Amino acid sequence: MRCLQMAIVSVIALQMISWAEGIPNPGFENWTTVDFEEPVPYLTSNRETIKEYGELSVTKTTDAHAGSYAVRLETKELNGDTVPAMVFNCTTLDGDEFPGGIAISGTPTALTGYYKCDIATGDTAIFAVLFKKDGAVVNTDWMQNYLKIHGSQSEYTEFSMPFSLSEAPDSVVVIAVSSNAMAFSGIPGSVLQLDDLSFEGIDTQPAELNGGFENWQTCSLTVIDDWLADGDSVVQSTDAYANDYAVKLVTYIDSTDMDSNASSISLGEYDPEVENQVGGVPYTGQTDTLCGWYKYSTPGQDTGAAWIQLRKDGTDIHFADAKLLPASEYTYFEIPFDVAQQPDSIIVAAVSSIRWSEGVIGSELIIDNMRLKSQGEVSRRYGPVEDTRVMLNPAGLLHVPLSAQAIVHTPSSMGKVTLRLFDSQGRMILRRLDTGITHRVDLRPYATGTYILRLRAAEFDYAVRIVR
Ligand SMILES: [Ca+2]
Ligand SMILES: [Ca+2]
Repeated sequence: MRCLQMAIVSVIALQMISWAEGIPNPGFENWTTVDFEEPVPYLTSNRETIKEYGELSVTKTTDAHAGSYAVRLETKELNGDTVPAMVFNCTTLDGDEFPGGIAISGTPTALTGYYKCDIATGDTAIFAVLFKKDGAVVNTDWMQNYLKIHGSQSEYTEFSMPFSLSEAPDSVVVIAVSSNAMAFSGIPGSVLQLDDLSFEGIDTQPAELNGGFENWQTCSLTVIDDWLADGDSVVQSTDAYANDYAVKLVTYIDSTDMDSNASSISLGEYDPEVENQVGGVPYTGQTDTLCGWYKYSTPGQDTGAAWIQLRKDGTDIHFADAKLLPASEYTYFEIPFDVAQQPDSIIVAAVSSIRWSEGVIGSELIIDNMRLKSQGEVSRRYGPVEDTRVMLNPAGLLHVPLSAQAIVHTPSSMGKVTLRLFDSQGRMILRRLDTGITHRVDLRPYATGTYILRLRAAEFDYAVRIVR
């Protein structure tokens, strides 16, 4: 028994070494769904901060000036980045068009409201109002006349922003930021709370203003674990090569400039200063192969891509890519590498259009089981069962000491499982029906060598190589 326990411990230890060096979430089975609330009809920075950092920056607070709720914005330090919180009712803050906004009638003379704040020394929170008519900004001096909020106010404080408009607007855009977005700067910890916004000089408040921030809707965002998603269209797909999910990347139209934009996933992060992906996950192998399965479709002529960057001391020592041509069925791809210098990290990435900003809108890349060969096979199963876990060593083999048994776990029972063991010549040397979640094969009667253990049930098929 002691030998068996030691065998299990040693195999688990080997597996942990393997995953520490491998690609995380290679089967794209792990996603996190974040439910959050947004003030209607505003957009906030929450979608971006959830996608990039898994955190909220704008929240509903019961610390209200009136009614039940107010809105709270906090500049946060996330993953080493300073991220200001934003609330706005145009469709995007990119560019200088500020499309969208809410309808307003009459000529307002001021906007009043209440705020509480704790703005870090050296930082400034911003509240701006843009009036528009026929899509053009009317108060073109808004860049000089926005509200700058400093210091701390622990009690709700009234503010008033006067306007002198030369013509009646048809729509209005309201923007609040917890830091100085105008200077592209901010200090983590700056907090701004707003409540009871209302316009003066008009008979009826805009129907969609929600100035009391009483009206909130529940939103939900499902984001991929371990990989950094870039672009608006990185989504979970049930069109999987294996198990439940794959990742789908779609080239989409950017609402800001109406240009095409590729979607991508990466284990690194794009750094505009060096115009390259930086970061990555720890990796020290010199000879290996990135492999995976993909589908690609495009309404025009386009190509997807996957690539690797081997890095050392913050710079690339090797780059290689695979062009992913249109394929309606799951197609295997691989990127082998054999480098003289030992890397300290690896970036693996994939993109829906190889020409990032010139891709065909609607080009769609679906990828599954993207991994290094040294990680072994990602388990493949069929049907609604949880992840199958098998203990692998770094070479992708289940290495069993002479005195031990091979153990394969399936977290949920799949009924009757046919367990078969094949020798290196492909001869079946053991066959039995198994049930339960733990499947043990006593290898002590067999000679040293390589074996294949295969588990098969109605909706399950799994094979692993064993060395003893
Ligand atoms: Ca999968
Ligand atoms: Ca309120």
